[in-house]
Amino acid sequence: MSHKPLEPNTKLDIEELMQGLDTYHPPRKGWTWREVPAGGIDMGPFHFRNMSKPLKRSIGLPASKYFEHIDPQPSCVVTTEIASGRFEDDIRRMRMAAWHGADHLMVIRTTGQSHIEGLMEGTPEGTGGVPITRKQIRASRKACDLIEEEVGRPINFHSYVSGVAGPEVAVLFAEEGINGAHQDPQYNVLYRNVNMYRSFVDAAEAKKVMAGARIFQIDGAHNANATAKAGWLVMPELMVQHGINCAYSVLAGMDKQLIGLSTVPPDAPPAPKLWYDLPYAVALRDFFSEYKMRAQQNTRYIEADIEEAVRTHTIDTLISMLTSADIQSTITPDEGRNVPWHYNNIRGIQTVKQTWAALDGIKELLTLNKAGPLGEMVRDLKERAVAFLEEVVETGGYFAAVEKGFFVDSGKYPQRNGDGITRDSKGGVGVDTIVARDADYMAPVCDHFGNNKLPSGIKKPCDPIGGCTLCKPEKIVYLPELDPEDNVENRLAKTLPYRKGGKIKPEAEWAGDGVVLMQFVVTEAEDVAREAALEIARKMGLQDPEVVNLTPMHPSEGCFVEVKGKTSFDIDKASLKIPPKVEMLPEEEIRAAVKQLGIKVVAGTVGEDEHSVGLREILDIKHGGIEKYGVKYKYLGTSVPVAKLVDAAIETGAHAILISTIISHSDVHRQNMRKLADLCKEKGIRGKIVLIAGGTQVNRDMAKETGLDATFGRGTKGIQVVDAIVKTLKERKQL
Ligand code: Z97
Repeated sequence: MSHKPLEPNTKLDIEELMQGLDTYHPPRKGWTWREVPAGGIDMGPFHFRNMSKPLKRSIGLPASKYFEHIDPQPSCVVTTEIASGRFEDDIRRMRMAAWHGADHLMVIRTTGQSHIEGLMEGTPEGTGGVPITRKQIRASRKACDLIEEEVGRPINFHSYVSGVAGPEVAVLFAEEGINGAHQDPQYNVLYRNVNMYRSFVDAAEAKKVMAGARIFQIDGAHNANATAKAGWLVMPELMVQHGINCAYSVLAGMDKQLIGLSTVPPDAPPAPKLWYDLPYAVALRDFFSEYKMRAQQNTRYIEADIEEAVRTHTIDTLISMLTSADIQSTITPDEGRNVPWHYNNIRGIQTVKQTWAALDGIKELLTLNKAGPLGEMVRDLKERAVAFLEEVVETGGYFAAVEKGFFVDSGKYPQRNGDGITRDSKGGVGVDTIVARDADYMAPVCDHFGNNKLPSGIKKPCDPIGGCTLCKPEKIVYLPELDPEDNVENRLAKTLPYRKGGKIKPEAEWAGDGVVLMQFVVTEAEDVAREAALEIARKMGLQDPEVVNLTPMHPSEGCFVEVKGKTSFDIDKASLKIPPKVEMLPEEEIRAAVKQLGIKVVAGTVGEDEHSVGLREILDIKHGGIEKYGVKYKYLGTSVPVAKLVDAAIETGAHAILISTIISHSDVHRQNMRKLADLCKEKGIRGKIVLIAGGTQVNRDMAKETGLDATFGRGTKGIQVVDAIVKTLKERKQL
């Protein structure tokens, strides 16, 4: 299907995206890995050993500007979870995430969908995630198709094949080109109390359908880790859970290369993380070497503090790199904050990118010492896992073991604390709903698990009906919105002013929600600080303030507080005065020009001004002043008369005079600036010399009114000053 490519400088047009959804079918199906050149990859000044092909368009790490703007991409697929409850807002975040390097976009389902028997239609708003419906995934996949073209790398779109509608969801996903999905019957049993027999029967069908569409599967073992009272002790059980799902998936027809173990480090600092997480990671990779590893941060330990999440994530990524990870998933502290701050998705992606680039090729430099305690711990874990599985078999198999509470017990196997999850094989959601197939059962569909008595001579199971929806997408029945109120069209109409109508509001969760996060210190103990922070936020005009993070700095001296709240006003885009953008010359051109002319300047603070800090920042190499770019300077000190500066410039043959003027009392700063220009005219050097002034009360517009060549305010860097000198000299053909 032909479509207009996305324009980097133009927002996603969501209304346009919604057009023609009824006949939209994704051009590509199935999971994709990144392309990793075997001989490594050269980027800018560096050679990388284990990186994937760079993106066509992307935003690099903050420091990339120092390295020719390179944006090295890890060899693993990078996941981020985006699910605000409104898919129409999420697709914009997906675009942002893709530009930063995510190629696995995961959509969390809305609470309770696991227990809905059948598919949902329309696009209702979700809580705790997005309702997964055909329209929602079709629109999202369509957005991903456009975004992947824009960034130049396939995007894997991911959701969940779980709950009592598992097989139906699998068919939906296969039809709509979903690329990855969580599927693990044990998840349904343990965490959603779906009947165990029903869950495993459904799983066989669902897995077979997923296999046909080459959907990558992630299991649910990590949930034990996040649920158990002592997550770091359930490692043997986790390996058994992985084993059960892997074996069952292969039996259902899945390719091992599309089966991923959802591995989560069992603990987090202040625990001595490496002593638990590393042996576990090594043991897993020993046992499951034919399968793929999806590494993810442990949600269990994530508080509302972004810094903490980033630190733990960095160490997790180090462990992934010391072992292996095919997919590195990111987690954000948004669970703790209760708001999907989509910029935290980007921070998670940056953490992986930054760690991966920094530690590129680590295995060529370091090897794990398996001869010492690591080897012993790995062996110990494996032995415990095997013994656990043996006991499951002796007990009568998986179902019997679940009935006896074997799983998610907080004891370190073989110890049991009796706090595991128990489920009744004759209970749970969907109990007694399994119907035995008749001997002549016939299903004219492809990718159907188990006995299917097809008429003889049939080449493809769906031939008798002229093709099934997996083979002939045009047969898919597409339903538009069912709910006249709760639908995407209504929601889009409400947010239109903030997307296309020239109104601006901050955004965290949904378009135009006005949500902001404030950070500040309150010099009071915790209880007082919390209430004071809320009151401060109210006084600042924020509605519904909520403390989302509080870190004591000291029991009595104060706390760092983060408060979320809503702004109630709109900004009119048309009313904003946008200063013209100053395009800087390339740094190499600046340096070459400085060298060619041997540019030198004289500088000083003028009048009665003793404030020299700002000027020294502009001059000295230490903070990136003009010296760094080869400019020689003569600093005349503070409170220098303007005439003295002009005389010094003539004497030394300087190309420019830089004055700094902070004091603005009685407009003295303007007077000194004018005086500089007038004096240079008087002495006949104005046409040859570049005159520049700077100071906290100075702005760019003052150059014209005072007769100088350039004026700079707060936050100016040395390179901007050199840029102005070189540009002026070029304009005058002195260069
Ligand atoms: C992750 N951050 O990336 P429901 N099946 C399995 C699951 O693990 C899950 C569901 C289904 C996490 C994602 C946790 N996983 C969230 C094996 C959920 C979801 O619609 O919430 O019942 O199913 O793994």
